Amino acid sequence: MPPHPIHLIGVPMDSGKKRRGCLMGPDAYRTAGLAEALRDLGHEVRDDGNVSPAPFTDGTAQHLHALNETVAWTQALSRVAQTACATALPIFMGGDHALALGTVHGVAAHAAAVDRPLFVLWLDAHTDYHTPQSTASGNLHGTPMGYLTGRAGFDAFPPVPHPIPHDRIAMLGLRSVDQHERAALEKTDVTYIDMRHIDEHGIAKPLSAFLDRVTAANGLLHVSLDVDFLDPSIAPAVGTTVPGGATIREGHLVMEMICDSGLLTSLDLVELNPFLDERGRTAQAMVDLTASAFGRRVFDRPTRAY
Ligand SMILES: [Mn+2]
Repeated sequence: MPPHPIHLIGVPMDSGKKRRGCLMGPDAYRTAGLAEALRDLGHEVRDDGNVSPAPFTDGTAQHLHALNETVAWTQALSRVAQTACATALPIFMGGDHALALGTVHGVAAHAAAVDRPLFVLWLDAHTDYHTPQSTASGNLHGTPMGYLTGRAGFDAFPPVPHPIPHDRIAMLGLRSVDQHERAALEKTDVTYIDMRHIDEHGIAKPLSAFLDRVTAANGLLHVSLDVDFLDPSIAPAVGTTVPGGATIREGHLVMEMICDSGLLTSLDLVELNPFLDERGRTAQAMVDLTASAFGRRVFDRPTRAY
């Protein structure tokens, strides 16, 4: 990837689930040296500070956790994302995965404005394809893919004028999918690559096929990287650990292939909970993965002892 203006945007959003701690994520990325790592690769990096949600009032108790706050974040983030995409490549330092409700909403508006198709690569143990009605936990961080593809039931949220067609979405690293989500997704043509598939066929082939499609369509590529895409043994700082995730090498391969493709136009880093980390190793792993997406080769790195 050639040198590129990158804007770091902190999103201390913690309303997408009940367990707290993701609000510390942006500062953990700063502490772990995200900006410096990208500058070392020749990129022009600006830290835009943190976003705040639009004004909101706490709602009455209902089965959804922090609905009004999550809607307020969605409104603010959509505006910020659309503006940022016009001049730079934004990296949204989360914050929980509910932030994608807003970031991808804004990126989709930008894509429509420049008349290019938006593709989304969802690196996650989960599909996050719930609706506010189908979620059993009431945690809205499990709904962004449902919202962004235009599923019904998101009346409290901003309308979705540019839903992302399912055939422009690839989900990679899946290993915890609720029955409802599976049944709904099986009716779509989303690219659905679970860990079983990765074990049997490798991670490169399906990713490369997806990236080829983005290239052929002259598309924009938004990548949403959840900490739980990685195996919890290498990335423990997440509230939703699921054993059997991607190895550090698989993670770097994915990011290096994204770099080689030259397609990346926006990135979310989500679900880092520094309260659960071990001496910053998860934040560091996420910074290293991000650096791989922007040109660093793993072979350049010195051995590090934990
Ligand atoms: Mn997840």
